[in-house]
Amino acid sequence: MRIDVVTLFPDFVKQVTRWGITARAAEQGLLELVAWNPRLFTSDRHRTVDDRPYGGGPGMVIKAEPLQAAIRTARAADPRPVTVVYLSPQGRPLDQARVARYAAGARLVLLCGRYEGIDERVVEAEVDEEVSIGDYVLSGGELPAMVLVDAVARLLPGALGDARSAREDSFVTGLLDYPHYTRPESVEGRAVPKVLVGGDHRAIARWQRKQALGRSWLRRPELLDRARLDAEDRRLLEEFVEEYRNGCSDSGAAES
Ligand code: 9D3
Repeated sequence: MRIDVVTLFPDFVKQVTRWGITARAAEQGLLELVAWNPRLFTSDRHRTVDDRPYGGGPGMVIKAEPLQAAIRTARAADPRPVTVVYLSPQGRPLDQARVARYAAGARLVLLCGRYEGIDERVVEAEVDEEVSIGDYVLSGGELPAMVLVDAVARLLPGALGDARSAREDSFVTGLLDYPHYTRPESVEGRAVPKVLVGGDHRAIARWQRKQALGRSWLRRPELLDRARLDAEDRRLLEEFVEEYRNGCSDSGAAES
């Protein structure tokens, strides 16, 4: 997959391929990341990329022409069909379904805004989808673009050591993950839940499912509304809720 990023901070965005799964994907040739700086597509003496907003108001707006020139150059650099995504606080929320759709394609162009945003005519003329990574305020689209690159890269066939990891992910299963433990069996007096060291694989699977359901109920109840629960799931969740109300369970105690 090839991802082109149009950004005033190309060196920053390219860092995403220096470490971890995204680095390995790039080394293996699964992912090619190319950054384009709209400043290099200006023609005035001062290389101006921003200007004051029509209608007044605070801050500056990124000018249409250098952005459009950069986007068009990125498009033309590869003949395969491309989706142009503008990372913006006004976008539709990024979710795993959208990430999977991007990973199934051959190309993306990611457009990063700075300051108050970009000239809307660029959105009209060039952008296919406007996407946000959540309801909090960042200072630009670069980190969101890197988030998107990371999420897409780990879905590229061969990028993960174990394909099971991608399939069993929370948001693929539609529930939050269950808690994980590794050695030693006791950490400052805190024991690993007994069932996990007992070797009864059916009991372990039931415990993990119950924890996933219980945490989702505690922290993300809207996930349960959408999840399709069978009779066994409903029984496990009822058990969890009952134990929670009796104060037996402290799963999810952090922050609640
Ligand atoms: C005053 C109104 N603000 C819009 C909500 C101004 C504004 C805030 C933040 C304008 C640009 C930005 C920069 N943010 C992004 O470019 C951005 C973003 C984000 O801030 N949060 C979550 N997802 C994204 S995607 C791009």
